[in-house]
Amino acid sequence: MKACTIDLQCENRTNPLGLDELRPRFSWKMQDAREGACQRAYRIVVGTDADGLLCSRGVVWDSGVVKSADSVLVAYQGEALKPRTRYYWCVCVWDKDAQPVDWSTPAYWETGFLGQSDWPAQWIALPIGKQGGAERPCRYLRKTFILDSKPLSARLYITACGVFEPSLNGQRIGTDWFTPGWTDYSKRIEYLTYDVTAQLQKGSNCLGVILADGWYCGYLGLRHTRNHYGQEPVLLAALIVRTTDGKELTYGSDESWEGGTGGLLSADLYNGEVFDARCDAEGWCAPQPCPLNNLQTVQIPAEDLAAAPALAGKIMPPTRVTEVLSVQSIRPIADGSYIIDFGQNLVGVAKIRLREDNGTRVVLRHGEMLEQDGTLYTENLRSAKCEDVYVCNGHGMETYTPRFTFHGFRYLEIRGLSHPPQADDITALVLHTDMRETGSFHCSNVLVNGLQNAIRWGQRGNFLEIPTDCPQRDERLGWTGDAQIFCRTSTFNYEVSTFFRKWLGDVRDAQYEDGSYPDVAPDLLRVSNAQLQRNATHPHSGNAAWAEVGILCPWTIYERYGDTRILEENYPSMLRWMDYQQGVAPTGICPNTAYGDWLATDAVRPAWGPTPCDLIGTAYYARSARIMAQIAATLGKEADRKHFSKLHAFVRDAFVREYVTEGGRLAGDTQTGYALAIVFELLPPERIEAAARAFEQTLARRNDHLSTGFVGTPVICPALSRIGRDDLAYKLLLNETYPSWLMPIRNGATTMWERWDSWTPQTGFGDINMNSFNHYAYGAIGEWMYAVIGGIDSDPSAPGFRHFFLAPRPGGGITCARAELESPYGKIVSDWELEAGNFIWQVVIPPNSEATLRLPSNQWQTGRLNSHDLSAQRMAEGVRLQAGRYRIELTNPAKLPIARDCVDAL
Ligand code: RAM
Repeated sequence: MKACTIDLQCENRTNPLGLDELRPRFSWKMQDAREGACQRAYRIVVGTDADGLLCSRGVVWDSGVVKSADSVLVAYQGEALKPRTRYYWCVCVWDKDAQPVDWSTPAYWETGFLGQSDWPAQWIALPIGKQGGAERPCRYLRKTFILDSKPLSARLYITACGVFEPSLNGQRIGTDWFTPGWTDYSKRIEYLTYDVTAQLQKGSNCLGVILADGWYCGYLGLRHTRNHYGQEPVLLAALIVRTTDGKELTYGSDESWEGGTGGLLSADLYNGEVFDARCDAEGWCAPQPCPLNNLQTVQIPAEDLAAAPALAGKIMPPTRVTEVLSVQSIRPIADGSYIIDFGQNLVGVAKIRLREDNGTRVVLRHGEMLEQDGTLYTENLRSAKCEDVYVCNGHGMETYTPRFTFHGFRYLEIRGLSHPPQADDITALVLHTDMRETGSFHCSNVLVNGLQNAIRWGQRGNFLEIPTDCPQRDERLGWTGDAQIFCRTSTFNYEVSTFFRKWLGDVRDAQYEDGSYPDVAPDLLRVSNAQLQRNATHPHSGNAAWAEVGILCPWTIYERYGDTRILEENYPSMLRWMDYQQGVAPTGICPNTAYGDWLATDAVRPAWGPTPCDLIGTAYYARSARIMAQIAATLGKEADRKHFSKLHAFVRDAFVREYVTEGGRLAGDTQTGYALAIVFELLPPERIEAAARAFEQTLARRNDHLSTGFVGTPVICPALSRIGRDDLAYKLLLNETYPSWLMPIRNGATTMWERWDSWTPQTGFGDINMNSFNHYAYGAIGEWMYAVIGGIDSDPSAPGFRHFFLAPRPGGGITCARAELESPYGKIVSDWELEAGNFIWQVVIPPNSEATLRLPSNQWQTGRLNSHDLSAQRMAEGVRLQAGRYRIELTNPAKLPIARDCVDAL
């Protein structure tokens, strides 16, 4: 096959609209199956005319031939970009023989308002049911207008404080849900851009928008309150039409819009929806007299919303339906309701089709688990009602899909039907941020595959606009610790660079005046405390392992995606945090902070566990200082690098002085303490051995079971691997008794649970005050599974997988594993099996990247790489390989005795 350039991306997205990036970055991949395929040079051309790119027509930037292997996030350097303009771009690369590969097919992006605040539109509101009780109807807003001809092109720029669903001439625009998403609306609001050319017609048109409370003024947070950001939802929309005779017509939201109510009597993220089909104003979005109830003209809200917050084009994919699940079973319950099982704990809504009499009220309730008697378990939802109600109009077959709510559920309870539901009439729509799936992991152990599935679903359900702790109860907040802990694993499963880039903006927006990073972002806890005029019981910022998200998360994204801008963008905020840390910990020892090793099983207090909180804080402080030194080096800030290197040494010394005995024992003597000290490399070399032995004892004392919480869990297996005890790491991974990863899987879990004892066969359900069955934190074991079992790991010194490691270390009786990762350079594969004592390994290294192979152990005597013999030296040292497909075979002809980790493998 001829080499070519594929997968052209602008700011990590394919042909995005409404980008507000002044210097957007381009990425592409080479498709070149030859061994050693790489890029010697590139040339990018950008212009306003797709056909003119190669003949200098409309060209705004021609990079010229650049002798460089760069193909990931190469920044635009042409003339200033114009707002609301489409730019095409294409790239030509020179291959390993310095031969040009054909020009790529052009890709494009469109600029948004580029930070201009003068939108040709005004914020509008419809003051209906503003006060009201629990039920507050959705607003249906519309504007009719006449076009003399079909337009050349048309774009809708739209956002809201609240959530909206737009339509044109009765047809929904796009497939996005919960737009514009959640930010701190007083600081930054994202907007969406839609190409609506095809939906407009000559003559009368109607643009309609349904507006609901969403995160802006719906119920939110831990105290069952609402209106955190405002009293009522508001809309801002500008439809800009280009006519064939070169005119630009604008229809912005203003007083000429009208609005009213329809079937959606209420819609709330926590509580669910009420839809009364009898009140539905069919055809409300058609260019005809408006059938809406309570019809009135809109109002311009008194506060000038448009002036305050920055409007920014949405940089990550919106939430969409990514999968539709069908019913696995339906069971009648004695009280006349039915329980439907989708076989998978998911986040989304149920879609139902039904035929009932006018006025029949059908209630859908959602739960993650069942009680022993087979009824729905809802206690763990706390105050979130998670209930959708549909009132039939009796006009034959009716279909209902909620629009402005989401639930975390595996089971659906239907109540109110006159006859048993049919499986064909019900589906579950899976909703989350529409990130590209990039990784997969399988191995010979079915339960471990179940765990990987649970981790993946945990990520899907909780990566919904922001990284949430859980998707079902009255919480669903962007807890920074959870995201910090899970971030590395998440990069294996999905493309999350834009997701985190956006959310780190929320983290920065929420940073406290003193420089401390918040517990949650957007910082709803601060907003609701202020609203209730309450002082928090503890500060909701600066807490160890939560606050460090501001340093560690950008670093992970940089390491995995080669995105240097994310470091630049966050650097000033990181410096403020480090200043804060230096202020509160002048001796290097961090004060006690809130969460400790959250939900550790060895807890003496309810949630903290016996690992001293200040030990955790100090370990994280040292870690941050070290990463800061690396970030400063990456950004070429030499003075800062020196400063943070010194700080790192200072904090590490303090850590050792305070928490590590001469004999290598750590304060608290907990698994988490040892694991942190080992993985964060805090121990002096001469004490590592003794600490390792003490660490092993903490496991032995628990019959080789873990006792870690949120902080210790992500590092426990990596720490054991570091001290040469892969065998113990495998033991922990494969334990099927409490506490372990596989106990829930063995008992039917399809997502990660919040607690090791969220449910156990012996004790039943755990503490209902906080018991989620979809909480990704403990899924942080995923990165170890990909890296150690699967064998794929990144190299921070060559970010974005430009160079990476292929280094599986079989164990635990697992006889084969396959890990795949779509990296910024293309697909990486590591696929091995143990066959009659031989290790057979196939790997794929994508074009323009390189990998170092580290062989699983030194127990094999002979090795072959494709058709060549591997020398003993190469086998011992590792093999650096260029792009290509390779087969490695390691054999032991003489069958000599073999060492421990290998025995496990066989
Ligand atoms: C709980 C959340 C979250 C955790 C905090 C400390 O409320 O669910 O997972 O980070 O507490």
